[in-house]
Amino acid sequence: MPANLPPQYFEAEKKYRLAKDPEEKIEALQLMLAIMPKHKGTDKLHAELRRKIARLSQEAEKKYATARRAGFYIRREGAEQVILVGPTNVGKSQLLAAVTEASPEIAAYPFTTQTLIPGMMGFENIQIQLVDTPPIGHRDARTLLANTLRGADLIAIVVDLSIESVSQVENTLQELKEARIEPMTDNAKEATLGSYQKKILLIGNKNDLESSTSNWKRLDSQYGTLFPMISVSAREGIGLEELKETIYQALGIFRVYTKTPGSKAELTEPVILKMDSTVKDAAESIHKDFKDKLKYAVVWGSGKYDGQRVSREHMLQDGDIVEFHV
Ligand SMILES: Nc1nc2c(ncn2[C@@H]2O[C@H](COP(=O)(O)OP(=O)(O)O)[C@@H](O)[C@H]2O)c(=O)[nH]1
Ligand SMILES: [Mg+2]
Repeated sequence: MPANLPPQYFEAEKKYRLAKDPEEKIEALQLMLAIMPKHKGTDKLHAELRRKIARLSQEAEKKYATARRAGFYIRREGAEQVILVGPTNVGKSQLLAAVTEASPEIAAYPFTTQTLIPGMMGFENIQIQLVDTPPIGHRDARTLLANTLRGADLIAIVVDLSIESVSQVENTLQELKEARIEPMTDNAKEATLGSYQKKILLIGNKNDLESSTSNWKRLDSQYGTLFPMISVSAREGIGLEELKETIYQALGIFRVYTKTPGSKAELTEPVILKMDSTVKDAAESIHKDFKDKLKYAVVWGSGKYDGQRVSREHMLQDGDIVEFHV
């Protein structure tokens, strides 16, 4: 056992020992992992915790399958994963149905969605996975929701604009906080030990209804400087194209296209990169070892002129075409 583990680690370990079901155990193990300093001395322990989590995940999955609670784990598909979260009845399921091929149950009574339901949203030439979730405050679904949210690339908080909306956001942020998730904002501060920082998008739904305008205004004055926001009507199909664009922007990603010397770029198959990525990052995203072999690249788009030779550190931009030279 490495000697320099912080006291919080042992608290989490105690939680692990006292945990009654696989979900609680996974929760405690993830906390231990997050708290543990990462260096050579902790490599073994790190691997051991990961193995335990994998084994418990299988156990949990089996348990849920038996209980016919499908959808405990959502396989990641597409470029990025966006989780829709919020109170009951705000239109999360309607929204998923409106922008993806999925057909979740939509109903005027609360607590219809009991599991995670994924759908693929096409935006231009990429596919983004959206996941519909049980409403916050749903006791049985808490751990399920917390684990899902921690894996998200973007958390989209959905609220109902036809009723007072600020408290809906507050309640959802509180739920996130209990799952140890902190909003990642522009005035970035250090993440609290053992917490997860996530990008947040606010979606105000039902903007076809009365009083949605005044609720939207209040929401905007409260959160407009903190989070990207968009107002839509999932049912009436208002603002859905802007929503796709807003999600793409909020994800903080961009697309480049690669080509080999002497051939044309495949413009239907973008490489998805995080903001501020370089030629080296693009190479690495294609193959882990490729970046070491890379000598330079030729770029169409962000260079001073098309076909310019650039270094490995060159910052790429949306739509660039990159030709790697090794
Ligand atoms: N007027 C209006 N009603 C909506 C809209 N979106 C959803 N609804 C209604 O709100 C209710 C709850 O929708 P649902 O998607 O099941 O909410 P969820 O609990 O958040 O998944 C249903 O009766 C929907 O028809 C919208 O944009 N406008
Ligand atoms: Mg629902």
